Amino acid sequence: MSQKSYFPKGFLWGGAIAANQAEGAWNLDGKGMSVADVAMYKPSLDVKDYVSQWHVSPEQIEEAMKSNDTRQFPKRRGVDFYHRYKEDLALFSELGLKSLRISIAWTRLYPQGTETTPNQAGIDFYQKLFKEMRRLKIEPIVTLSHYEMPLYLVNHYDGWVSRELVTLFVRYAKTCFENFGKYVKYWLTFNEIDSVFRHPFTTVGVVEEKYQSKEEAEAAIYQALHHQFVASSLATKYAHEMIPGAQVGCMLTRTLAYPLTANPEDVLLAQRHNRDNYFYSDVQVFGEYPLFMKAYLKEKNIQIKKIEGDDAILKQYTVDFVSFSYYMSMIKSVNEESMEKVGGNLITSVKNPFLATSEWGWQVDPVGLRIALIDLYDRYRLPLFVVENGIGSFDTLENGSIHDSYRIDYFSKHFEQINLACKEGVEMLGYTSWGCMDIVSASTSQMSKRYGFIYVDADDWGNGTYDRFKKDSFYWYQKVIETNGAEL
Ligand code: BGP
Repeated sequence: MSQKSYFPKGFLWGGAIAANQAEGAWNLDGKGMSVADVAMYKPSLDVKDYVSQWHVSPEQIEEAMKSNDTRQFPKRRGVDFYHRYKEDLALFSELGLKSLRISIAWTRLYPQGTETTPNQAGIDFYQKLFKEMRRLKIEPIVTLSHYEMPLYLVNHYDGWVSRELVTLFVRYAKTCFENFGKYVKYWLTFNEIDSVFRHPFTTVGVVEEKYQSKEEAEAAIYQALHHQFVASSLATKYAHEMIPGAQVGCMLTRTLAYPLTANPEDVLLAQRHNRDNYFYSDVQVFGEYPLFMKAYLKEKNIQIKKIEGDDAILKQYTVDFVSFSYYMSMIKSVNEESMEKVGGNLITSVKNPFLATSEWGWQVDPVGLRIALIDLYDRYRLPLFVVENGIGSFDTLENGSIHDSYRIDYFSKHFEQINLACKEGVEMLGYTSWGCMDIVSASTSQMSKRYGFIYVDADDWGNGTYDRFKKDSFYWYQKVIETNGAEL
């Protein structure tokens, strides 16, 4: 299908992966164990229970630390991007990617997180990676923390609840800016910073069982989140000081919610949900806690411990753009307890009768992406970057081909809506599809939940050649990029 393209010139069409889901080499060349190396593949888990998959118990941490197994811990093997990155970058270049979003594994540079000098082998790897991306004219979009903090900091510091984490993270961030700043201009601080309550272990290193009550755990997570806000602002400060022209973005899971009916109570619920989602980007864009959140914390008697200067840091070092992930939309209703639910990106929602769902139950809503873009742009008046979007599906490799017309359909409909948002004056930097090649799923640790334009021959247990194959959607996306969104 052809359309008049309203995508800006220089639009950064790209793809996204994350170290813990792609690299593998979990314990090679000095890398330390991260929270991702604890994630287990649980084949017996039903799709609707995947949200619980993220919960990690102290026993599970113990078990993972004693094991060198990679079969049951898929994020330890990823898709071997650590060794195959040149081959993969060549494929991304053939695909025509203008940008590639990756994350840096904190534990490749600081294995435990507490070292005072970085692991040189880690620096060497990422320098080779960025040099190759530059040679291929692929713009790096780099996430500093993508669910892969050092496990040592969980076990010895209670994760981000400890103020020390601010110092340790800033040391790590400055090492990245010093060693990779000549290749990298676009930086994201914390992936989906709003997901700290959905899976506190992988985001802020909080093990809920360690707290006497849900209230105590909630207070600990808000304290940890505050430390991440401060660390994010300081990383923004140093990026600007150390890298001329650096652009730093926050990164939000846009969990767009609609009211089920015109009942004002439903509308209020949806408004509350959307506002709670914006809280995280509000702090990083406006540099302060919104009044509704201050009111909530007061009502719950949650006292966030700050040190002198925290508020000034938040206020002074705000982000340059807003990046976000978008997969689906949700429904809120006063009667939702009794209603049919669907799965979602680590959250569940009342089923929307107007929307189809993916095989993992995620509601597919292309128009929702346009609504999200317009709302975010109206709220922040900053350039936007969609850094995750895509559909996880069971793909079939037959004689070297994968006929994924469903993925072409998904992207075509979403690009049509982005184009209309651009036409309506939303300012955009770019778009990186999630999982431009098949990688290990974040929530389920499956390989079979495939997002890529490139198929990787590996199954959920890690069996396979790990050879790469171009799906039909590879050739389709190539055309979209060539025509800057005119040919969908
Ligand atoms: C987001 C994560 C990504 C990615 C995506 C898809 O929450 O930022 O890491 O994995 O979800 O989710 P999944 O891989 O669970 O299908």
